[in-house]
Amino acid sequence: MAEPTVRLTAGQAIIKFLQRQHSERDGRRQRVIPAICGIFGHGNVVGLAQGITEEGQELPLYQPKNEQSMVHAAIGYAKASRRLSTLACTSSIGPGATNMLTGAATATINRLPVLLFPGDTFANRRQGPVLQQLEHGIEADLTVNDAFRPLSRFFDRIARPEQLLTALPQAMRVLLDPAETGAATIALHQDVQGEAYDFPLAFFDERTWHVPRVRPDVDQLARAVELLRSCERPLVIAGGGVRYSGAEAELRQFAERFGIPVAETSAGKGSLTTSEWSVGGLGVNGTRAANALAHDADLVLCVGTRLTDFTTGSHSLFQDPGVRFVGVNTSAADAFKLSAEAVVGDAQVVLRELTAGDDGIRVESHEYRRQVQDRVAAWRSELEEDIAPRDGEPMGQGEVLKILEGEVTAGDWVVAGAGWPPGDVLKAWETPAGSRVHIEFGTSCMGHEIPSALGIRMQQGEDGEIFVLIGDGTYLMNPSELVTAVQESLKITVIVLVNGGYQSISRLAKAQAGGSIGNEFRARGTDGLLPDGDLVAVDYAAIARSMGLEAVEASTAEELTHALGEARAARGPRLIACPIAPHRSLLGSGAFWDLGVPEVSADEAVRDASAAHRQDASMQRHY
Ligand SMILES: Cc1ncc(C[n+]2csc(CCOP(=O)(O)OP(=O)(O)O)c2C)c(N)n1
Ligand SMILES: [Mg+2]
Repeated sequence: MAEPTVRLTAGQAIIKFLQRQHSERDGRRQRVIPAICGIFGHGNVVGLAQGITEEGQELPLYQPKNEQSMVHAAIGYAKASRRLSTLACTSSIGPGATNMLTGAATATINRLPVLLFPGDTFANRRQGPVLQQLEHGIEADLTVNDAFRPLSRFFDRIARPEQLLTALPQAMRVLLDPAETGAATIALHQDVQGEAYDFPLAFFDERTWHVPRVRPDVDQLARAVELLRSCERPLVIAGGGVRYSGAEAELRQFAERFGIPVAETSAGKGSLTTSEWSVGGLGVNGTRAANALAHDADLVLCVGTRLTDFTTGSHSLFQDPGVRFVGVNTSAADAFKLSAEAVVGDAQVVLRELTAGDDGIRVESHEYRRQVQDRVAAWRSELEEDIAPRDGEPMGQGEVLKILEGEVTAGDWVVAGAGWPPGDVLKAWETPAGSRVHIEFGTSCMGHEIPSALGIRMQQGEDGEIFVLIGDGTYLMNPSELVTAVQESLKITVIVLVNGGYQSISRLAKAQAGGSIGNEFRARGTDGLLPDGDLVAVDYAAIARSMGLEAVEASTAEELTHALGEARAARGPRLIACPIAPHRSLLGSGAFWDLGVPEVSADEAVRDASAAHRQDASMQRHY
């Protein structure tokens, strides 16, 4: 029996298909791809763009100003939807496509789904090299889009329209697979986008992808319970997986029932709020309370974390000689890290199972509780003292953070990505109940902040405020999506921390390499070698105004509080530029971070710093 078919171009079929895909978890259903972002060029304008025109009645088109930003927006969207939904992004071939590479890497490293359609060369090759084509001397079928392969969790190149019949469903599967998700890239030859095929009608039926909550193996779970039963100083590390799984309530029950402190990673920030068992961020950007507990812990339950060097203090944080790890993760590769007893499964399910038993896994220890409370109290007072305003100095970044914290309420988001902001938010931010944090620290990608906030806004609708904390350097790298914010009335409030340059890097250089070069925004100096002359003045608020935003400068606590109040009351996006003390960083976490330090130097200070670094590195656990 011949199947009924419909004749469509590849571009039209893609759009028609995307509009029919839904994801479902816990009975809640949503579109997998509710919108598409595009910047068009010869590589996609008559192909996929025509498909949008013809078939995209239910696929709104957004027009960010840089292809990389489109992907950041998709990442923000995915994070806000707990990985159940994301945006598609289409680019032309050549530079449009390669602009998306950084976004693809950011998505894949952060385990967040994005769907990318870079345009590609002609499959028929009748034209000679098309504009922007890379001609590789030996590998004739290679194009710039092959650079997506290592950065994607799924890659395909469509040379015949009917290949979409397998490529698109596979892309959906990967996007929604909790263990495999990341960038799904489908490169589209320029000619093939417009070529037609008789697609089976059934291909365009409504489809629901049921996102699994992977149940753990009973024996793996039993071994984890055994370890939890016998430990005395347990610690939970809550990673992004807690949030993707929506396991916040289960985490709270688990921690509070058994008296186990919870430290958070950057992606997991906000997993446990306003609880006496919350000890804040862990590791290099963490709190001293969390790091001291990690130092002494005999059992570490790692939930939904990739255990990056920032989280583990480059493997130096855990110093109890008998410390054991239990890794709860949907990805087996992550669950087994640190030679953990692995429990491969969904965070919500596993935490529920661990909490469920009548006799429980352990009885809360009063002594340990007091220890946790003491450490947290000591850390809070140290931090408060450190953040306090200093006479005659501009505001410190910590003060800005605390003023913002005072203004944030349930339903709001705070976004940070690069420079000092993500570290300071992890360290000092006491997530107000019901508010959310998005720290992108898988790549700490400068330029992620504003577009990802737009993606979060698109996902969240009109509820709550979205505050973006961004350094001046990062703002200069990619302010352009402010135009998109105005164009689409996407309300975000951008707080630019003005300190004259890449001060977080400058500090690293001074501490570890004897001095900082090329990190402040300075005119060329007298010897002509370095930009180390006078500071250049930049009007950050004026940049925003030129793009149609209301923007103000806030130099004092009162001005900032007022500006934040105005921003909340406003209808559209706003920007607040805050001049801050340029060289003032927050109190250190005490955790070690491994950097490649110079082994040889003419400078004694560098030799000393290197020796001290190597000494600290001796704390690393190698297995
Ligand atoms: C795209 C990109 N390029 C380079 C870096 C390395 N880097 C990390 S932070 C930083 C400086 C950020 O400066 P700014 O936004 O002003 O923040 P500050 O350091 O002053 O807090 C740089 C260059 C990065 N993370 N991302
Ligand atoms: Mg700066």
